[in-house]
Amino acid sequence: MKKLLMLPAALLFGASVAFAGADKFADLDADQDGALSEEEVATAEGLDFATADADGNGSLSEEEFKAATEDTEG
Ligand SMILES: [Ca+2]
Ligand SMILES: [Ca+2]
Repeated sequence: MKKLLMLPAALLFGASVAFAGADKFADLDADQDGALSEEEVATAEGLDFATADADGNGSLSEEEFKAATEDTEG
């Protein structure tokens, strides 16, 4: 039963780590469909969805996301 207490702590720790660094495509892609919806990027500070969605198809590809965030890391 003690392991059950560890789970929420692990989730909180994981979330804080994810948001400690720069937002990453994989972190934001909550449903992991390989594209970011407007809802998914709502948590990304300073990212304007309409601007980032270069082809205007209503979702951000990893390429569009990287271009919008100018993330040169990784
Ligand atoms: Ca997604
Ligand atoms: Ca797009």
